Amino acid sequence: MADLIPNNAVREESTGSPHEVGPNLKLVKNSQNLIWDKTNECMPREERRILQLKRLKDVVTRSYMNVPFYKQKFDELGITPDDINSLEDLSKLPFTVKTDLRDNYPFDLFAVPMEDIVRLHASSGTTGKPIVGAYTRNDLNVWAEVMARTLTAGGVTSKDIVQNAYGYGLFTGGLGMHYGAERVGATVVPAASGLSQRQIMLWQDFGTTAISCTPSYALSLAETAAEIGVDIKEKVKIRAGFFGAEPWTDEMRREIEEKLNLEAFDIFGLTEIIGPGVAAECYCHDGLHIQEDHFLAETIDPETGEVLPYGTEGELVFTALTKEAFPVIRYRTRDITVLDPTPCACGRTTLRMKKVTGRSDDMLVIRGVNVFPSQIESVLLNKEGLIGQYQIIVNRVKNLDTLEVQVEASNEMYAAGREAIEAKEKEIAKQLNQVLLLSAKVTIVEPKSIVRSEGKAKRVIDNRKVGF
Ligand code: DLL
Repeated sequence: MADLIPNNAVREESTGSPHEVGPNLKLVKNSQNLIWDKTNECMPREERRILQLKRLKDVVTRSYMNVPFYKQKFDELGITPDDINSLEDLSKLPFTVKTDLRDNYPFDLFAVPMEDIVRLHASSGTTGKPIVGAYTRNDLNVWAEVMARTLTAGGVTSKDIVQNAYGYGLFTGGLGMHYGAERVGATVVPAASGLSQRQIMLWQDFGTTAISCTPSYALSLAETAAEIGVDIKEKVKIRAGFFGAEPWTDEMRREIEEKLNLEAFDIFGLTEIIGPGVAAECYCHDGLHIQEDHFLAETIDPETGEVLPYGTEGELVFTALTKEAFPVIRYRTRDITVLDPTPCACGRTTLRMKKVTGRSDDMLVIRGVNVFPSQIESVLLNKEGLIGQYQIIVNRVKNLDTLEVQVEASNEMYAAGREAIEAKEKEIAKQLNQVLLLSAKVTIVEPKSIVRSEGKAKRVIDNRKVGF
């Protein structure tokens, strides 16, 4: 597996002057095609397909030989690794789903002996057992490489100070980002999530130039900065933020960019595949480049499992082509997106996935209508009188579903009095009705009454699930 780590990567230094520009000017655009690994990121697509097929055959063989779960699944379908002779043959392979991982908890899907595994992570599942990720030394190397690509795409170089406010620990965000930033040669501040005032103090004292955290925590930090009277534009010189681990809308991006005076990059990943580093935006902000030499992507119809053509919205499925410890074949992520194979202006040739705005299992069916939390968020953000904190509450009253959206008022709005608040509630309810085709009760609540998240935000409280 020695071919995994490129030794001929081209590293280009930023030529932009980072802090002289105002909010939302695309700073990284001035930095000339920052690409960490030109060989792999800009490889002609046909050439990459040859590499992918070689790696696919390899991972299928390793999984078949070393993981009883895969052997059994292949046997049931009457296939062997010899049946994989083209990338199209991928569709012959079985899917892997979250319950397969839970059923084989904690270690039964690993393909190497424990002595070759040097790290374990786990996902922050809310119910049941967590999903466990395992890494060999080589897997950790690949992870640092794909994270270096992620950060370089956002303009980070060895001159940057990266303050990492993802949670450290079992969650992959903290250490994943950490080793990627070190690989780039940046100065890493392992701040971890939480202690917001201290984060903001460090931004100023250390001269932090890039940050990473969940988008909801970024908004919460902006709020704290305003509360303690720190003028971001004057006192803070962060120019790029790497946000992911939860769905967030373009409205939220605009709000973060404006409040924190930085350029926001969407970064995507999941524990099952490696953690962060699976896909990330470049300065074009036109989809997230998938690190396709390591992660083979498909979209499928979530109902039928049928593979969809590029350009059609569907459920994202990944095959980890190079993972040694914990290979995953055709993993159904439940994330909904669209894949785009067209060339990007940045020069990368990799497939891009559109911003994930929701998961198929996040979809709420309310009185028979499909509702995604992202639809609600896009109505609520960037509204005068409101700050971007909200919660969606679903109840069942006398067999009828009810939808309530609670959203926090700004201090000014709250001080403006009952009449102004009611008018605002009506206005938002009307807009939600137009977007969702469903009536929702809107309640504007007191500033600071919705619990802030330091990691992934909990936006939906579905009380119907209790007792069902
Ligand atoms: O959230 C890994 C990560 C850490 C990604 C830091 C980005 C930054 P898990 O905890 O296993 O791993 O959760 C994975 O989170 O299937 C998506 O539903 C969601 N998710 C992750 N990134 C994004 C994103 C990490 N950029 C699950 N946009 C995934 C939307 C995202 N959803």
